Amino acid sequence: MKLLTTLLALLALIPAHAADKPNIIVIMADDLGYGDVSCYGGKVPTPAIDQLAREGVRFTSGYCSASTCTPTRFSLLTGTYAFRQKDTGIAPPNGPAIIKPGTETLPGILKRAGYATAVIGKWHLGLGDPEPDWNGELKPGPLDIGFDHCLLLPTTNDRVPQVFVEGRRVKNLDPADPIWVGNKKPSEDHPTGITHRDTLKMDWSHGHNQTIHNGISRIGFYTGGMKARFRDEDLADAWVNESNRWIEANKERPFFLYFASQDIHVPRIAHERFQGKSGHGPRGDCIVQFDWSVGELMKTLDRLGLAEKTLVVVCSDNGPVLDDGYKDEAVSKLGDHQPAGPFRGGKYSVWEGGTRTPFITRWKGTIAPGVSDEVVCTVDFAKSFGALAGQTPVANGSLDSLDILDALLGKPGAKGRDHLLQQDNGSGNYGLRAGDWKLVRLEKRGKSEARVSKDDRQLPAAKHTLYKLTDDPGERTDVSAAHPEVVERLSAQIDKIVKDGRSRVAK
Ligand code: NG6
Ligand code: CA
Repeated sequence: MKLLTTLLALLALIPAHAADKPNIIVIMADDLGYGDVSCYGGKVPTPAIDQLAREGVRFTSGYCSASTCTPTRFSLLTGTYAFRQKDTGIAPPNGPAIIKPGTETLPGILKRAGYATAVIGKWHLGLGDPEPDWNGELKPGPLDIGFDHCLLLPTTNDRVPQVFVEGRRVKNLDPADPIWVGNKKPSEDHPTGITHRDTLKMDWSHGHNQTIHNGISRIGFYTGGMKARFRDEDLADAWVNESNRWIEANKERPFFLYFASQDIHVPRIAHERFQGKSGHGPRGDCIVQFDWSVGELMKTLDRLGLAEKTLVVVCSDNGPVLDDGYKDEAVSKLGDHQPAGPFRGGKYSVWEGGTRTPFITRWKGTIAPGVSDEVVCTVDFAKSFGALAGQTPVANGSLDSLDILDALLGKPGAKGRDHLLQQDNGSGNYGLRAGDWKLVRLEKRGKSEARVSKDDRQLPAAKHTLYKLTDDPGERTDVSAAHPEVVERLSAQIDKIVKDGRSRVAK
């Protein structure tokens, strides 16, 4: 009887209409390029993702909002372009929480609609204030901005520390062996990728030569927390197992799962069972592993009878990169695989390759299978999925998130975005896609211009260059001289979007 009363009390907390809402799973890959999966022309077979594409909508103009991780994830969760807030570039190991409690967020919006909400996988949006307390409460964090469960890789797999965060604590931390994280060598004899280079199982090529864990040197220094440390090889299994457990536990409620795999970010260390399986070295093996993860989640939905009640999205946080700091044969074993597909640039750039990525939606029985050329972006999830759940973001939140739900569901005639502002890690460079036009504004040169192919070394001298994507998807022929009025119009549009502080009209 007591159990029944508790159950009824719990049910009463869920709004009555919540039961009809579909579950939402956003599966975000890390550094996966447009051409990295086989249904987009990739040479590494990705059967699970291809099946999803056959059963749903495969977008040819699906974007993330930035060409590095932190700003894309910031805008995915807040619905606001990252350049609007300071310090939203690649977060360092001891970076504070950059989404402040009280900010309107996608999980917060869905929670209002009665959803159970979880993030499982890579976070990389900082923890704590003014910095993470690795041995205490990691607050604020996901639980303070709308998630009710989390199992996290706190920053990136190449940044220290290699531990899981569950809820607000480092998982399996032995208080007798506290974690210390810092920017300086903790002692003269602390082994690093420089002093102990010959012991490494994967050598570094640039950066990544500080504390060694699991035979791989990383960005940053740390000591302690030995029992809490993970093996890189086990990450994919950890995310999948935890997701399966959480989905099963929440199957009676509408749920939102943000599944954020670290695949295929460096160091690319797949589980032993995937090593050597792609023929394209560790980078390809991690694509195989990511595809396996997607397949496992889909099996869980099938087993629980949830495939027709669940909208699934597969996307990526930025475009591809080959050598991102480790000697892992990404270049030598590339063969004729084209990580960015037909597009120019990749991770760190504002060329199409930086933000145009694989993007698939599937909702069995609701979404009619097909291919869509509509422009859709991860920044739109807050408003669009909010609409799906019967919620509207607050007027002063989710400032760039548009309701393009019908386009995301592949409805015939439904329009996606008419423009999208693409950013890099926050250097001030932008790309504006507007219809078939693309204006590239390069304010700053240097790191943000990283390249995937040799051609990308030839950067335009002019601040603004213009491309007609229908004729020239690879952004090779600058047509600005022939269309000065378009350059002027689009340049003014970039300025306005930045200056206005929002691009969503408040309703
Ligand atoms: C860069 C790292 C790169 C990667 C990136 C973040 C060096 C030399 N390069 O600074 O390896 O970690 O940051 O990637 O350290 S992201 O996908 O999380 O944005
Ligand atoms: Ca990334």
